[in-house]
Amino acid sequence: MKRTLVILTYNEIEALPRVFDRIPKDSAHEVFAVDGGSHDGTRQFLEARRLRVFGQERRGRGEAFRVAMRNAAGEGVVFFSPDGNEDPGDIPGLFDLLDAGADMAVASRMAAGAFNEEDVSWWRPRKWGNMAFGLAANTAFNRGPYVTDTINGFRGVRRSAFERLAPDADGFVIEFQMTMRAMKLGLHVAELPTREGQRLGGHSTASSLPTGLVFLRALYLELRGKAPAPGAAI
Ligand SMILES: Nc1nc2c(ncn2[C@@H]2O[C@H](COP(=O)(O)OP(=O)(O)OP(=O)(O)O)[C@@H](O)[C@H]2O)c(=O)[nH]1
Ligand SMILES: [Mg+2]
Repeated sequence: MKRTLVILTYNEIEALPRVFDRIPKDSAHEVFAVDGGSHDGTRQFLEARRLRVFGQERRGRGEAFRVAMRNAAGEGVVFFSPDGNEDPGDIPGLFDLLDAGADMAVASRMAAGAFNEEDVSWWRPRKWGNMAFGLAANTAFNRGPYVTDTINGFRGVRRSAFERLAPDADGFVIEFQMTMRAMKLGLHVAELPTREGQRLGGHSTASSLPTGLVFLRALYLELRGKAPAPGAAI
């Protein structure tokens, strides 16, 4: 299986230099970045290291996923966000799961042996929200093994699966949409326990309340049975 590694960035110049050298670029046949319109030198940093950088017409991670899929040559595509949350050491493991037959491979912050960035405190609103959405999605759609982290962006997907999922969400909810649709279609979703790190600078663009409402809406739309239009994704 040909492997494509995609680096997703939006204004990550504070964290990116601290993560970049730890990305195992030789674990993929091709590596490129999709940038959401950074204006802090992120794009220049990547280009100076001879990485191809694709821009987006519209901002948002959903759009970034679709731009990546349009340009990827591989059948297995892993998405990595270099803000410090994700452990680059898990990239080969995600590719291996796809190679072993998974349609989607998710780095889980909730599986046994995993660690969530909020586990340092007793107050874990994002983790609890994640678990609630995960419980709803698994109960409503999943007939396979329980998926512990339905929303993590650190994941890989097979091109053939992505085309069937046809995710049309714009922003952070794209990963949740992909997981719900994979469950509905009975695709093979595998998980890799991961250790989530703290952000290494820069700013989050995912504020909890608006993002939560968008997630509720996505769940509602899937419950209503809005079927993915095959092939409409890319
Ligand atoms: N290509 C692309 N990447 C984006 C876009 N928006 C955010 N990202 C990247 O997606 C990753 C996740 O976004 P974050 O803002 O860190 O969201 P989060 O991980 O939920 O929030 P934190 O816990 O604060 O890190 C980061 O690496 C961002 O740079 C976008 O529009 N396009
Ligand atoms: Mg982050």
